[in-house]
Amino acid sequence: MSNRRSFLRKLSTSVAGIGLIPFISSATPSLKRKGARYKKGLVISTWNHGIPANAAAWEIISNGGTAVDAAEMGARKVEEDPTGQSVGIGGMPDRDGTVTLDACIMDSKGKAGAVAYLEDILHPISVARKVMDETPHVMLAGDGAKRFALESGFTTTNLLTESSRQAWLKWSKEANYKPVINIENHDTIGLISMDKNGDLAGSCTTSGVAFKMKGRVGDSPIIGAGLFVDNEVGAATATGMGEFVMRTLGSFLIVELMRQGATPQEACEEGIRRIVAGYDVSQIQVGYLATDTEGNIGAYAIHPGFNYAIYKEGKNIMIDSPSHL
Ligand code: SD4
Repeated sequence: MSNRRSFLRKLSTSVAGIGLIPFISSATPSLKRKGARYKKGLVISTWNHGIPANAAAWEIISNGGTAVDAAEMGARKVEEDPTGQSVGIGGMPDRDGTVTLDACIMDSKGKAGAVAYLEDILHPISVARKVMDETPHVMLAGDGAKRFALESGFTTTNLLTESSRQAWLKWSKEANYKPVINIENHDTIGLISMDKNGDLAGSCTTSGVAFKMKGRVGDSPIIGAGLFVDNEVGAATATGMGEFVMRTLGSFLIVELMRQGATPQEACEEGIRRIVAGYDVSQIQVGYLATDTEGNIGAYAIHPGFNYAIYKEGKNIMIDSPSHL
């Protein structure tokens, strides 16, 4: 009992300032949000490519499709665009010049699939979906993920475009290993969809940090870090320097705070505060995006510059996120 009391005291201290203490001190493991589910359909996703991603996802939802199909389709739209240098084909390679991709997907039933360090496959999000739907596992990595993709009918594609190769060649001249994601050089897509049944799903897909160490995997394919969906509560996704999202298990944290009564906005702000409180963030950008089951949306970043797209009530628009600094 005294352990529980001191746990609650610590938790209350860490969220002091955002008005959560009354919710948290009465928290029980079975807490669920009680508001009415939003059933008109909703898609939110990170960065400017969120507009085409949302449109692709909305096409599914408006035709009565499921949130998980929408989440996959939205992510595919960005993966197949060779002009984006942070996702799919055209993504920046690692420091050896190889493009390696990370992705994950979650559905409304709590199922999850992920691939990490996947090479030569155009749609890692669809491989992640197959891991979720057709294997007893959550994540496949590297050669195993590629072999599974090929055995599932995917074909190989050269993911290194000429402009990303040129950028890598330019970087290789100095090969200055500084894997920071600052205000300019990032654009992972994290997408959350809610269908007309009110069910939630999400996807997250990236080529990760430009010129990363061989084998480096970020937060984006890690369930609870780059993405988390709980159909009873809400969903959250992350973009930015994955190491900081992984160290704080940001998306899971945000969903759990919403479960305890935080609004999506309060929860995203607390997720960012956990990072800012523990680390030097002068060179580090992280942005969070979340919704609850009522269709309330929250977003917050460390630095200014993070934006996201919302498809709601027939409009697909960009919004600038507030930030800590
Ligand atoms: C990573 N979180 O690999 C990804 C990168 C990213 O916007 O989000 N860029 O760390």
